[in-house]
Amino acid sequence: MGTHVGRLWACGALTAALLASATAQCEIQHFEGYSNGLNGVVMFRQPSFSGTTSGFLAYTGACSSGPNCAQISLERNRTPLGSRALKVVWRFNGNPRAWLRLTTNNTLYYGNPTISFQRRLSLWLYVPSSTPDFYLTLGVRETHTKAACGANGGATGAIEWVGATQGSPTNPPIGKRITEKDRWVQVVFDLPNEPVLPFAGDANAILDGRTGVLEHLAFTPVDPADTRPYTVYIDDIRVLPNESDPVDPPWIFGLHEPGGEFAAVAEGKRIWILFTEALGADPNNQTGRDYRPYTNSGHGVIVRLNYGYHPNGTLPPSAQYANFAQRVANFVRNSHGAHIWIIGNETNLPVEWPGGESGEPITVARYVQVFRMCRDAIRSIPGHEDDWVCAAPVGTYAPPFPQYGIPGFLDYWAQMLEAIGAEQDGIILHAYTHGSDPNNIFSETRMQPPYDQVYLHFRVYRNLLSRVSPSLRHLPAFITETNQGEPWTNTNNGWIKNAYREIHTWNQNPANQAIWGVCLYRWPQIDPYYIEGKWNTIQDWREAMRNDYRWRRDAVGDTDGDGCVDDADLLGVLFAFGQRGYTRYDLNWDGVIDDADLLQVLFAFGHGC
Ligand SMILES: [Ca+2]
Ligand SMILES: [Ca+2]
Ligand SMILES: [Ca+2]
Ligand SMILES: [Ca+2]
Repeated sequence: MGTHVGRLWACGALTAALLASATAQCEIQHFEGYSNGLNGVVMFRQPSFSGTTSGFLAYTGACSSGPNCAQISLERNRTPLGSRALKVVWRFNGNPRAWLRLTTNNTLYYGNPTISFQRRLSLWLYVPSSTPDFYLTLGVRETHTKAACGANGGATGAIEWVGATQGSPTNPPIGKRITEKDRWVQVVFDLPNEPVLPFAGDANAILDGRTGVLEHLAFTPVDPADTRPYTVYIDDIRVLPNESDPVDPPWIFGLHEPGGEFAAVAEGKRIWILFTEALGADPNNQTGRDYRPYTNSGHGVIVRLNYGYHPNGTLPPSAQYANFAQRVANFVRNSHGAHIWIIGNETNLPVEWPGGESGEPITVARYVQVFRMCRDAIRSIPGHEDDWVCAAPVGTYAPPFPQYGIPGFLDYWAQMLEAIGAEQDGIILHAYTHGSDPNNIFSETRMQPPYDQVYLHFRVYRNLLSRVSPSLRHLPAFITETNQGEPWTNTNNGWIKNAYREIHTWNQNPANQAIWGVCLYRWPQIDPYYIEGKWNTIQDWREAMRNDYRWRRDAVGDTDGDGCVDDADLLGVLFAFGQRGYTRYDLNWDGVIDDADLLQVLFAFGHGC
């Protein structure tokens, strides 16, 4: 490791030594970031894959030679700023009971995607006029999964048909009739209110459980005798939010710990605030915390749950993991206004272990064990079933500690995320520069060998995100700590403006994992890295916040998250008109729904539809 790296790692140690409702909605797939022509590997298998319906197809050979494709295509796209969709091509053989089971079964990327049975599923289709009319039905598998929205929810359980009014295991499902051609059309399945018919396994015409997976799309010909080829483009598959789901602030600005919100409010913005809590592991301790003063003011709350701070450990000794998970559950149950939780901090660093370097190392295996216990405990609490529980950020730049079984930071991170798999809800990371030069934000400089693939400065966030499994790329990411690697110099030199511009630029590419927030480390005068009172630094931050940097890529004006600004959004704002509070209808996020929000809808009307 270079000397810079050693220095920053020492800073991390110093930091620790001095420290004494989310949403089951998500964007599942937009097909961005995959190579043109990839066939049968992104969410859907090629049409002939399912033996249930391959006998109804006129052609089951290679996609390159005939109509049997589910491939990434540049011919159509609906995603804002995107360029591709999934092009599905097949041909029926004239069998009067023909239908196509286009399945997600164990597909390489985004197979078996988890959906909520309590929300709507939206997808967009582009059907060329050469394609005959068809009916569309959802095949939903009841896997009772604990996976995050969109993540792999498994492949066992009964399959129900959603949206079909006729159909049986021996007769094709008659779902929503799709007749519009040569334009993108949205199809919404309102799962709690659609007709349900049994298809396979122990199906009973009832959606059992809260979650399951989108097992297939069923395409049934309106006229089975019409054997012309079918081409359908699919894009932007989403689980839409319910009215009562939490709404988070729209911008990417943030602070580590509260106190500086006034500077954001002065610029007409609200921010993400990272709170860090020391809970101990007393299973009888029922205390919690009320974060509503922050959320009621429009801020977003992210809570990092720790056992304690150095030398006690961010997590307790493994013998106390069960007690810690109980304490975590007690804290969450008795807290208000928070739905995003992080379990522990920088667990690859000896300074964060119980007893420090001479204590018990937090190996990847130990971390995964305690994380699962905590996530299960949190999401078992009524009202917290959809909370986001996120793995700890790693101590960025840290070397391996082979004597303790701890790999280097990127490997620790990748192994941890991989081992946890689908049952995590967001990605948390830390990124810094080595020095206050504002150009360090964009620097391409790498570390010295053998770490010469690793960015020395802020763009280390790209190294970290590149190690996130492709099947977790749709989850929200947050940079919950960033600074200059040394105390803020109290200069308005553009470092902060550059940092937010860098992340905004990153977010403009829909192939990149969206970064929802960047928290400056830190506000209060607890350690040498504080910002409070450093007015030139604060001015840099204020000037950054004059930009409308939002984490969503959809047009402002889309209140219901379906990617299109239309009558539903207009009606939503009109019905909420005059109300106070930060809700999905408060499009400029100032705490009141009024003309300004209405104008946002009107100006963007039709966008994305
Ligand atoms: Ca797309
Ligand atoms: Ca059922
Ligand atoms: Ca909308
Ligand atoms: Ca407003």
